[in-house]
Amino acid sequence: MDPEKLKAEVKRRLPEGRFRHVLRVADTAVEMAVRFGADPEDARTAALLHDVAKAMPKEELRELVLSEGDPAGVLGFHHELWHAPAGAIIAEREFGISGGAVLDAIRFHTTGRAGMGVLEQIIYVADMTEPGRDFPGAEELRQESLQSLSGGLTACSAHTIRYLAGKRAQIHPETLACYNDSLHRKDMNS
Ligand code: DGI
Ligand code: FE
Ligand code: FE
Repeated sequence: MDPEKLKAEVKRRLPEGRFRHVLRVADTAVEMAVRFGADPEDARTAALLHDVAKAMPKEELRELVLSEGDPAGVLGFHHELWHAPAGAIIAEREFGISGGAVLDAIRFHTTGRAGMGVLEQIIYVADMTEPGRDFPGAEELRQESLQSLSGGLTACSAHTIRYLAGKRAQIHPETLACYNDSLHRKDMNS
């Protein structure tokens, strides 16, 4: 789909502040794609759609995730996690996205997972490091992500795990798997 049409359709579905976050993730993801060797147009498409389900009611999200059998097992965890697989379903069904890598990047942008492809890693990291992110430590995550994609992935997943453990929230197993796997990637120098 033409990026301007895609933007207009996403804008319609999101509050203004969330839409602006999506545009910043898209700019960040395109820059990262150029730097780390992914397709910039795929990066833009995945970024524009990554939070497309963010404003949907919880019950609609649950129904969507259930319609595909909840393979990643997010429904037993906090509902913040549901918009990611639901977004991938909407991208496929309503936006006609068929590239598996783009859909996976949307599907796993919140938890991450082991064995993420380059595009998945870019969307995961760009989501946490776009210039509007101002939580404590965001600048360090930005710096690490400029230097290496696997380093950025480690830093971002470690940050999320510390943040969740700090507020005694449950941590999805794929979030932990993403962190562990990112260290392995560094060992392999990739
Ligand atoms: O949708 P965004 O706000 O742009 O960002 P996101 O999709 O990465 O994350 C949404 C929230 O999900 C964020 O506050 C952190 C939280 N989160 C990420 N991994 C886990 C998690 N929450 C729980 N409970 N468990 C996780 O493993
Ligand atoms: Fe999200
Ligand atoms: Fe986001």
